[in-house]
Amino acid sequence: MLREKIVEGMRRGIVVPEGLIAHGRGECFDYLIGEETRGFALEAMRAAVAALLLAERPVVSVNGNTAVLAGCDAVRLAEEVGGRVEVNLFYRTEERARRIAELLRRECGAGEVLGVEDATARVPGLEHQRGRVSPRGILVADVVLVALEDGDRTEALRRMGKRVIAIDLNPLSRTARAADITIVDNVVRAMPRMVELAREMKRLPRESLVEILEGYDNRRVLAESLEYIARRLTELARDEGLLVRPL
Ligand code: PTJ
Repeated sequence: MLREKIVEGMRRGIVVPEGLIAHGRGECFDYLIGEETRGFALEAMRAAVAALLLAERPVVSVNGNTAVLAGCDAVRLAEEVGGRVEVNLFYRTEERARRIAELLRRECGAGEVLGVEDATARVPGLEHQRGRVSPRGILVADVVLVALEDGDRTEALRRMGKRVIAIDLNPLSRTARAADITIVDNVVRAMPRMVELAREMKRLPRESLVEILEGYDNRRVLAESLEYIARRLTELARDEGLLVRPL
């Protein structure tokens, strides 16, 4: 079903061909974690929601793949945390940016979607089209949530002093390593779960949110995701009788 959505998204001019390749890579890593949200992802989501709720100007960034897979949940999440939604594309064309904004407005009931006509500001260090952002959105955001993001752009946002939250199934990707908080999970599971968490965590006092955020360690969480994959593969190999001796 997800593949169909991505392919259909390409036919509608929302997903780029490279998005199909990215999706295949994601599927592979999703098999490795057993296609379920694991503890390390949930811990990262809680820290991410705390960061979004504590932020002054949070932005949820939406690209082609995210729009078709979890666009409506991205809109809901931005609403829950009092943030903005911005279309931000790696392979940017004005037509595609418009189509994505239209999808978010018509199919997801989004109010204002940034990053289309107003993408007049630039992220320093990125080539022209790739660096275009809204001066009312990502440019001035203190916390930015990105999903299926490219490593250069994540690093550039960090250099601008932003707290970056990434949803990325590959714990070894440059984005996963550069982000402040990395959610190693499928965007189709992570985004709706974060909407639920935001609804619950909104009731927490500010000090509890600060505590959650300060107690979070991304290096440890990434290490746990890799350990989990390694353990799972070893167990699977054992079950299949493939391992004649322990590693
Ligand atoms: O719409 P655009 O122009 O912004 O382009 C979007 C893509 C995804 C093509 C672009 O950002 C890109 O090329 O990304 P990368 O560098 O291929 O990185 C995508 C990352 O997302 C990879 O690490 C994948 O493993 C991961 N990924 C793929 N599918 C999912 C995913 N992570 C979470 N959920 C998924 N469904």
